[in-house]
Amino acid sequence: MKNTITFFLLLLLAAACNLPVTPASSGQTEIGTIFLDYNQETTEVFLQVQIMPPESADRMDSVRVVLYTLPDQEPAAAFSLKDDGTQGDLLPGNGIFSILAATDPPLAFGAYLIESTAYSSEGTVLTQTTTTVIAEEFPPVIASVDMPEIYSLDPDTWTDLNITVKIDDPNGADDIKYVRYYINTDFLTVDCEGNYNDNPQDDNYQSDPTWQMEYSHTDNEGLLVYTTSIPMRPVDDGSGGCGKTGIALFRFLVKDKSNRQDTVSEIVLEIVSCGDGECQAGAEDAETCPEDC
Ligand SMILES: [Ca+2]
Ligand SMILES: [Ca+2]
Ligand SMILES: [Ca+2]
Repeated sequence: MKNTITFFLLLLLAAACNLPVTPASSGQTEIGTIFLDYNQETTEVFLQVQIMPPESADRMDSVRVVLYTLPDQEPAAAFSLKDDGTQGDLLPGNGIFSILAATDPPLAFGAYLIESTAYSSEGTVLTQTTTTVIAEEFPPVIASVDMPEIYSLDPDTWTDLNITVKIDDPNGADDIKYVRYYINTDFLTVDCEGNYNDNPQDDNYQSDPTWQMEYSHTDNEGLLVYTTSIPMRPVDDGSGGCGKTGIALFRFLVKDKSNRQDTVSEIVLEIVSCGDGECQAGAEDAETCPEDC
């Protein structure tokens, strides 16, 4: 049991993207979980084959894995796995045979049959097969950011700044780790008297783990739509606070599960206020701010 737990911890460490075969439970020596991960950047295959129970693994001379393309079942690559702590095997003698090796030529994307064969010193041969799909991993791209260019703070009521970001990643929303926003407030007022920071920095973007956008839906062009609403303090919040005005700079970052990312920066939001005596076109009109317009 302890080894099983260790194995699954190792699976997690290996950034698994392929489902293991659930091992059957019986007293006989058998092949349990087969795990394959393929890194398309390095063309490395990481393979693990579990011999069960682990005590019987030392009777195994060797474990060999052959990958066949599906559906035509042409052999694509073959590997000899070890349980001695070398060639990517994380723990020696634990019944998990492994190999980490570059494939040349690289594996084509598609479905594979994984045939695993274990040869014991007594001449026994165990075979187990499973299938997997090696899917191409695409980097996420920020396709668009939709937010106002100018925003008018309400005189006395909190309002919402709504932002929509569209992500292009053919691997789908399941592959997106997060879409996060950052704000540079250096060019906003620092107090309610309208004073500004005297040393603003162009790149002083701040974020917070909670500043994540929420997946909404996938649009009809296949883009992943993420949204957020940022509460905007009014000109006078009734308890001595005031919404800051000036220029806020926004940055958006998307990261997927293979840690590829895309960023857009310097999205400018001009924050103005209703009640500053100026009717800011595009943000205020006679209806939304009769005070200024
Ligand atoms: Ca091992
Ligand atoms: Ca992706
Ligand atoms: Ca105004």
